[in-house]
Amino acid sequence: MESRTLLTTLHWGTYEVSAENGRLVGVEPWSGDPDPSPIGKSMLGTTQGNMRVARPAIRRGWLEGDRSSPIGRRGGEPFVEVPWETALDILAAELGRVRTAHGNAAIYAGSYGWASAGRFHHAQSQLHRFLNTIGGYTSSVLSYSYGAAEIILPHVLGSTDGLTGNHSTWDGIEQHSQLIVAFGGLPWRNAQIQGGGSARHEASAALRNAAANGARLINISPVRDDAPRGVEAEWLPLRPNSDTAVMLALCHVLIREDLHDGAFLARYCTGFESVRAYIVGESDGQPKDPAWAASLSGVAKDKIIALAREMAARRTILMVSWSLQRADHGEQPYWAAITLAALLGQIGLAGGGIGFGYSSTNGAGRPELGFRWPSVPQGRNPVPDFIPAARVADMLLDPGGSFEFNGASLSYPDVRLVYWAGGNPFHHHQDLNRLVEAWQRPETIIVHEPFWTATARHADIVLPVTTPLERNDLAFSNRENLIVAMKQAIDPVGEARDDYGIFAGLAKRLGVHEAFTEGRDADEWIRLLYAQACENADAVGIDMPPFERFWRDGHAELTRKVTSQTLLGPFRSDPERHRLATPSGRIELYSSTIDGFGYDDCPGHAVWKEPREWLGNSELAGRFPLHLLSPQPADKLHSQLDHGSVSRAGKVAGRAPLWINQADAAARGIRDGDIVFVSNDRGSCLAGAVLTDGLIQGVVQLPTGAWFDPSEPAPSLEKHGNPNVLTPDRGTSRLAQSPTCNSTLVQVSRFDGAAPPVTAFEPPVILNLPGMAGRRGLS
Ligand SMILES: Nc1nc2c(c(=O)[nH]1)N[C@H]1C(S)=C(S)[C@@H](COP(=O)(O)OP(=O)(O)OC[C@H]3O[C@@H](n4cnc5c(=O)[nH]c(N)nc54)[C@H](O)[C@@H]3O)O[C@H]1N2
Ligand SMILES: Nc1nc2c(c(=O)[nH]1)N[C@H]1C(S)=C(S)[C@@H](COP(=O)(O)OP(=O)(O)OC[C@H]3O[C@@H](n4cnc5c(=O)[nH]c(N)nc54)[C@H](O)[C@@H]3O)O[C@H]1N2
Ligand SMILES: [Mo]
Repeated sequence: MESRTLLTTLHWGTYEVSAENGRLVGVEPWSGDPDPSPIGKSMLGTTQGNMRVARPAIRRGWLEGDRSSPIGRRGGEPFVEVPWETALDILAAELGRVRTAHGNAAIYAGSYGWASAGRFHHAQSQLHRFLNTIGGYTSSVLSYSYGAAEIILPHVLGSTDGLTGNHSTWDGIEQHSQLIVAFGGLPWRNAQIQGGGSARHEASAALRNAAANGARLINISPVRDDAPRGVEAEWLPLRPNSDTAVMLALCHVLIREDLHDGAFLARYCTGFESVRAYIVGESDGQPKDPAWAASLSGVAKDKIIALAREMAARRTILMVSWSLQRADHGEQPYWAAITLAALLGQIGLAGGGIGFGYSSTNGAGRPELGFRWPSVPQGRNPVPDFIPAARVADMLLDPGGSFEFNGASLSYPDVRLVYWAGGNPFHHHQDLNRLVEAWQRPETIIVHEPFWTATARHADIVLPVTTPLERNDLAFSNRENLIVAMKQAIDPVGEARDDYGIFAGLAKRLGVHEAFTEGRDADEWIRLLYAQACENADAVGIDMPPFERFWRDGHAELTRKVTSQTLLGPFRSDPERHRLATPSGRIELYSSTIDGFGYDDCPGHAVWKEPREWLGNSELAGRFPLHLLSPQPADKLHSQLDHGSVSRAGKVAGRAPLWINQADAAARGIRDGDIVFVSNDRGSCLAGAVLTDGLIQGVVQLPTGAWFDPSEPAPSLEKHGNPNVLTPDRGTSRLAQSPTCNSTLVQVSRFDGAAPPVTAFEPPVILNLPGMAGRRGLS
């Protein structure tokens, strides 16, 4: 019996995986991880389970139809399995047809989403590289994670430092912070994850150290459990989406009591006068004072006053979670938080200032390595068309329609073919019933997937891909100094191929094999990336072992170049030499650029804009009196491994858990463990009730990740608890056009009667019809 144990790295951690005779038999956390995540356990039982896509599969209606007018509806239809060669022939012909008839802009391959860790087998990079060799594709910009921030921060701070990287590091916070004010909290749950791979989970220990050194922590959130694990924190509950009002009122107190740092504002900022006039009420007659904020947020007026004074008196860092900007006008809490931090005048001081997404992942606050990891070169995309990622349904429903975005007027291309490799839009997108309709519009949808997810089920051509355990790769990730040889541990499942191999096969058929592969197989690419990494490391004086030694040992520890840094520290010490990349070179509390766009939904400085959907909207809240938050799931990464043991153990009555305040539950006759019906004008789903006093009244929490499981026909009751049948599909504002899932109102009631069974974890009907594949595309 052949058995082997290997170290490998996934987004949720580094594990020792054991295999016997090509099968996965064990997953244990790496001994070097001080705070490992249990999520990896879910790989057992799923990696080689019945939800794997075993062979290339084509939707029957698509196969039977004429190329430009497919028959039937996507989703819920049987698939026909075909041999790889047939599938690739059909797909190559279809790509050729669409390019010839409509041009490359008719191919949408934004393919937003996470896929798996591993530097080479990064699905989107492979897809983009492949399509660039045949003339390009309509692309997407921005993320669902922090799209609004990606647009507003460069206008205000000149870059996205402090959002995705270059945060003030934990050491300075541990040693110097006296007050940590966390808007959206610092949940341990989210710090399990690091894109590209986690090795050592350190966020909890850093927060514990800060507290042990005397820092006081305040969790400002509708949810008590957003406090970090094992650290005492004061809970300051507030109404969802009201943070901007509270931040402006804190500014109001600082200004009224002359506690703001005038010297900092004069030297490092521009536009204080405009925002001051707004805050004190000179420009619109409404002072943004604590009484005003209290009525919007539910945070007591005296609390706001006391907090402002404490912030001014102590070394204070504002930590703002990414969730705040996934809401209507999500640009505003970020701009308001920077305004507040600027008034406090501690930006650029160790332990003070601001940072975004501490504990949103394991990465923030950990030092950068000091050089850039190479990635698969994607070539050049000659197609200029793009959309902000979250506008995908708008694009499919409204070809030629116009929209505004960050100062530009753009229009949606006429997309005929959608190509997704890595990412699960039926997980990540909002208003899924609307997506189901939009998804019927293209002529062809192609998906590469390891598993029969909802996105695979809603495709025409599904190609089975390997998971990281079935291929060789490299784990290089931004804030880890452990690099891991992700060696193949088990045989590919079914007929799965890696994305690279699939694109190489298509490239051959389309006459671009050499351009796509450059004559290398996957292992040769891995060596090339490693060699490039060695060069980049060497340029800053960091040693990497030679490839052979690295591969033999299975991992290596690098010495970090940077060990400690403070966000905007250099700017603070010399604002002339380290000018920000904003028009003024300073922090823009007022932006003439944004003001010049003339957007009433995002004017020239931070403002309170009432969300379209929140508890303060009395008309809507009259019908849907509960604010639904849909946070990241504790027991998985998005939809990944929802069918695994760790995620399934957290289900209630087989559905996603919905946390509800005891009083709200009692008023509805809902008991712990009941199946509940969650609904609004956009859709409805079932979930399993969990009663708690850790949520304010009027708020419910339903984490993302339950595999979309509509009863037929859609739009209809979703059976499994996917919150995105309820969330709105509208942009934050014309500035960033980013997701607003956290601005959702619902009603919840007890579901009596026979609940339909969850069927998300049963594969679709697969037909084996000899001769079917010959009907299309082969001539
Ligand atoms: N309501 C609500 N919605 C949200 C959010 C929220 O807070 N609330 N959060 C949003 C955020 S921040 C994000 S980032 C998104 C996440 O949304 P996604 O990133 O789309 O979600 P994942 O489940 O990670 O999807 C990754 C898919 O890639 C597949 N995959 C894995 N490895 C490979 C591979 O090697 N090749 C290929 N071809 N496929 C592979 C996996 O099986 C999985 O189906 O969700 C967003 N949606
Ligand atoms: N376990 C696990 N960890 C993950 C992920 C995962 O899927 N699973 N996904 C990863 C990804 S891709 C991302 S982008 C990050 C996202 O990281 P975040 O955006 O920080 O995560 P969320 O869980 O959406 O939100 C954090 C908390 O914000 C609170 N919140 C929501 N709305 C408001 C509000 O209006 N005001 C205030 N004050 N608080 C509010 C909620 O109670 C929620 O628990 O997480 C990453 N980490
Ligand atoms: Mo994300």
